Amino acid sequence: MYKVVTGVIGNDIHVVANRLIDISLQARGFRVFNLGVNTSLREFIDAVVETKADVLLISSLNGEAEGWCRELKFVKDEYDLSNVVFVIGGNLCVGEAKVEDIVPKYNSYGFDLVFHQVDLNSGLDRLEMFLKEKE
Ligand code: B12
Repeated sequence: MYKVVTGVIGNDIHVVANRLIDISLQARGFRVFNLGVNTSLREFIDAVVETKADVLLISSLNGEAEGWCRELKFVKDEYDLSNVVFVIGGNLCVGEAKVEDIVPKYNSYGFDLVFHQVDLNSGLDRLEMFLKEKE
């Protein structure tokens, strides 16, 4: 059973998606550690290390993830997280931006899968495929 740490990053209090993600992941057979809203990058990484999670799945709804996630690459270097799959989704910018610009930016921060305004079930299908290919 894959373990997933999830939550909403930064000073973001949009909670509805977080609840749906928790329920959907459980329904798909994942073991979920949900840190809820208002979670910092460091809190996510601590939880991943503590639970030995396979996946970190971050949401951003107010669009401010960019500022919070920039240092992910450096934080990843501090721990051995090479086997962890990093996923982010929701609204990944403030206002309008092109998905062709958003995805490479988050990839460069260290995310394997980036879902800007992508429907939850399609994103989770992609995650499951990614994990299967990795096995
Ligand atoms: C309800 C709401 C609020 C409520 C939140 C209550 C609560 N505690 O949850 C309140 C009124 C508090 C609020 C506040 C604000 N909000 Co608001 N809010 C909304 C609103 C109307 C609905 C959000 C919602 O619950 N949708 C239902 C859920 C199920 O859908 P969802 O959040 O989109 O999530 C889905 C997808 O995003 C996706 N998804 C999410 N995460 C992930 C992760 C992965 C991996 C994948 C694959 C998919 C995925 O799957 C989810 C399920 O389908 C949206 C507009 C809208 N119609 O979406 C604005 C919206 C999110 N809010 C917005 C803003 C700007 C704010 C404020 C900054 C406003 C302000 N000036 O104060 C504050 C921010 C507060 C904060 N600190 O975060 C903007 C964000 C714009 C942006 N990113 O550019 C939106 C889009 C409105 C808009 N069009 O401008 N908000």
